[in-house]
Amino acid sequence: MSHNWWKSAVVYQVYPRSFADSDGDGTGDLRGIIDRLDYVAALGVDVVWLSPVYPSPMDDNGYDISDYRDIDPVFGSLADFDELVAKLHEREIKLVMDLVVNHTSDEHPWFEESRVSKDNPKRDWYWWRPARPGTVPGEPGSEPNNWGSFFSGPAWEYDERTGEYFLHLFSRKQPDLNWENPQVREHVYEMMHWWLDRGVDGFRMDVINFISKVTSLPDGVVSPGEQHGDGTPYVFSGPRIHEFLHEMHQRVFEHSDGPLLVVGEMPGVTVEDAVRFTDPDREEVNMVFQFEHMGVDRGHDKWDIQPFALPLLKQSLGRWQRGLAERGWNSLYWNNHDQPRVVSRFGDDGQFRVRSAKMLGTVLHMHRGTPYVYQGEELGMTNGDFDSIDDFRDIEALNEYAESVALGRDPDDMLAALRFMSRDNGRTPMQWDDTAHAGFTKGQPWIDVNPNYKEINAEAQAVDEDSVLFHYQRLIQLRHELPVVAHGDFTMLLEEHPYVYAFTRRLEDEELLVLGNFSAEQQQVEVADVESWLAAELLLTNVAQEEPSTASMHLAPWESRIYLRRRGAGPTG
Ligand code: TEU
Repeated sequence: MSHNWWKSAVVYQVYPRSFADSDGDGTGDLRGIIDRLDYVAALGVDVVWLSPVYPSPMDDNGYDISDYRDIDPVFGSLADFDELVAKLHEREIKLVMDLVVNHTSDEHPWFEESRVSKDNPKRDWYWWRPARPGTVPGEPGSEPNNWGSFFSGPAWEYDERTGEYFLHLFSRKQPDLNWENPQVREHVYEMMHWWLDRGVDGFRMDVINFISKVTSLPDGVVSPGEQHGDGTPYVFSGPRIHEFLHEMHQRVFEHSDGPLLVVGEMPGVTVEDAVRFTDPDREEVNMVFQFEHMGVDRGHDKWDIQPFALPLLKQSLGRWQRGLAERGWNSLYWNNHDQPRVVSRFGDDGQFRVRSAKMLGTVLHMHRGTPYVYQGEELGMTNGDFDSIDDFRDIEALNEYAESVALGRDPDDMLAALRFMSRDNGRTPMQWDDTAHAGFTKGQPWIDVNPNYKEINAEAQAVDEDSVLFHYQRLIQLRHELPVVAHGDFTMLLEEHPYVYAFTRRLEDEELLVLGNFSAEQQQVEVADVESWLAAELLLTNVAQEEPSTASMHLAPWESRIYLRRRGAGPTG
């Protein structure tokens, strides 16, 4: 297997809680995944990334881990896990674990020890600080600094036992680990080896660019209308981040027998830094997940939803394509468990749902980088159907709502924002068939199934060649079959066009032209060499062939096309 095998690989993300429930308790589990492996294999993906399945109080659905070396009973057992790995490997699919080591659960034994006393040997494993000088410990405003948590409220929790505060960038049940302490790093590396020895093929590392912090933890800037200061400049890609990741590479990745995939989830990472993280010579990670393109329809405040403007999306993705053209590598995604459904967000989840879902898949998969498909995206699943705040489950949504009520804001405004942007939109159960609860569970699902499952489900799409599912299978095949898809260079066209996404890819004598219409109106596309492209092979479109539109460069509503030409084969040579 070649050293850079992951450059032509496609990853499928499974969010276990919402994938398939085998035992009727309403929560998905490992046996449910095992039962559905033929479906995953038929899609043609190379890797499965499993969101966390470790023991957890589930304050943040498993991103709060209380034991790094076991499986939560709600998901099954280590025996189930071993069977899952074996059955994936039988199908030549690799398994990537979610590694959440910026923080643990407050119920992890490390933290339970750490909080016992100021001189406990594990005290320094977390970020404990006294109250701000001159204030009364435990009173509002006495926190060691002014940072806000990503899940509302201050980033500090007061602990009466020792009269000090601990840092939690996420929920108060997710205390941040102190990576400055070498013992913390040792224990994480040992744990990673333990999973590699069990047969896993890599790691998706949660907010891994947060692990090095500016140790003085200075106050952050408070923006107008905000309650808290912004700590991100002191935690995003902090002073020792490259050193820590290089050390992890040397201590863990270098010793693995098989080929690994290592992807760092890195909110706020810049292109320049991403080059450093993914430059193979620096030996850190293979690729990063970056978030810039997920911000194009959001204001400074994540809940301040802005109208979608295609040129902004192109500027962002185009800059990342250029930035990582020579060194490093991109990850490509529209969806994961933290994002609303892309067809509802950048596409049309009504009349043109099928067509726009295919167009979005086409545009993304033809970029240079490793594509990630999030469960249900390959069916064109849409945002959830949430009537009231009681329908939401995500701690981020619930906290945000409670905070906006407490601040006297209009709860309906917040609800509208959550309906569109909440992470729960991506977490509704996988729609398998048109039986009760979409075939996800025989019990009561932990979060409501989208009522559109009778129309949108895997069973129906598996026998329909015009389905979104078939289209995704073809996109994945193209990456495997055509070196230009995986390895070609990338040139953005029509950068200012408000509705058309257009680019070329080129590798030696092969060239692709990719077009996507991000609107419900017909669009005229003007590209160089039109005659030659029209005469080239139309590899894939999302509009029925007999429609006359493919004889010209007029794109029908939400149409996408991929053309392939070979130099020496086309009319212009
Ligand atoms: O997410 C990190 C992250 O920064 C976000 O996408 C996050 O959901 C958002 O900023 C909140 O406003 C990772 C995980 O993917 C997410 O599910 C976890 O909640 C989070 O880390 C904490 O582990």
